[in-house]
Amino acid sequence: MERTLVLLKPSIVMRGLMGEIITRFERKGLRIAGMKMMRLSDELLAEHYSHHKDKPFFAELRASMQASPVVAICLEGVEAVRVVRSMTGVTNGRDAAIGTIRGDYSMSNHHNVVHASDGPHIAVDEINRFFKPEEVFDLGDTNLGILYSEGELEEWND
Ligand code: FUP
Repeated sequence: MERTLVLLKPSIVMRGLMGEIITRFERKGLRIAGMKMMRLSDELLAEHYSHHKDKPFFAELRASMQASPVVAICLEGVEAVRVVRSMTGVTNGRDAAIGTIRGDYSMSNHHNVVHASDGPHIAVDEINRFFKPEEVFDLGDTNLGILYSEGELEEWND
């Protein structure tokens, strides 16, 4: 089953919206394989946002990601990376479609409320960055039969 990393950024934590956002993922049928609240170190942020490390907004980005703890969530499901990115919406909250998380909860390019992995390989790296192996759980297959058809599960396991 594919896994992806979501971060609920400090703006969501401080606005008291964690439950609302988690509910959206659960309602969709994504399974929560790992979840924890954590403070992000300078080192971890430099690695996580290495593609922005030299940009003028990096210092502000780091400060806003350290304004409070974040919630790191490992979600799993068939094509979880693509599904969660589409639920998240485009980077700028003002451009994000209504109905997406950023479209519904953000007015900002910077305070865009959530992070979601941008590809299956990146997701693997990001989950390893934010979670120890024992913090991500094997959820078994008990509810997969009501989330997916047998064909979808077989296709995915091939
Ligand atoms: P996304 O994959 O949608 O999270 O977008 P990016 O990886 O490009 O951006 C990561 C974070 O950098 C954003 F969440 C917010 C911040 N950012 C800015 O503050 N200003 C910018 O011009 C671009 C990104």
